[in-house]
Amino acid sequence: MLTLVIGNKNLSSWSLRPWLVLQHFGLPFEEVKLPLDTPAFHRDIVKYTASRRAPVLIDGDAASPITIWDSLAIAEYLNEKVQGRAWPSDTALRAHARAVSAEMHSGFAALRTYWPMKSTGKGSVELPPEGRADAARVQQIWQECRTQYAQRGPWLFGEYCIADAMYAPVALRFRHYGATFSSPIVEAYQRQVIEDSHMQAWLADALQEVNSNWGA
Ligand SMILES: N[C@@H](CCC(=O)N[C@@H](CS)C(=O)NCC(=O)O)C(=O)O
Repeated sequence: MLTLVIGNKNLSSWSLRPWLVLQHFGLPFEEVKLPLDTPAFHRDIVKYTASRRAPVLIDGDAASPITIWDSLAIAEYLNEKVQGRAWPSDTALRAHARAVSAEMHSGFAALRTYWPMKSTGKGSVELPPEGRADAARVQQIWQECRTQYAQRGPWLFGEYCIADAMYAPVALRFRHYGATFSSPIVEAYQRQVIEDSHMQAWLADALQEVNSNWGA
């Protein structure tokens, strides 16, 4: 049995990524949601991981669980569960997809700082130059992938893969803060990420969280 420990659906960009991988590859799982930035979070997260951060994936029963923390490590573990289908099958595409995913995982600090993910509502925060450079680099990646691999399917590398999940929170940041798009191709990809049925389910839960003041 798989259990994914996540933070608030309105706020937790790192949680959204493996959650989308689980959904897109049809892996059944239980969700445990902890309210970020609360005493309850700090009390409960240590039951799952000494890293004290969400997301965490637990595979197996309480007697002999495998615990994986960190979004990208979880995505890699899930990729093994689906016999490698969560990355492109072609070697060159797989290397490219891993590179852009690693770039997301280790970079874009300014964009993440100034435009933290909010699944709901609208905000207005002007990005400093380094944040604008991050947003432009994301759009460059989307443009290149959607141009290069368009004939393979509608996602970054044709079929849905971990790279799409890694960039999904950025689509929400762009929506919340009203980003301008470098091209219709980039804008269409952003819209598609948000219109995805699994993303819509996440957004509905996020709205409910906010409306019920959950975790406040
Ligand atoms: N590199 C980690 C980052 C995880 C992370 O920073 N998670 C945030 C929530 S989105 C968290 O747990 N924050 C709680 C805290 O710092 O107290 C990953 O990829 O999973």
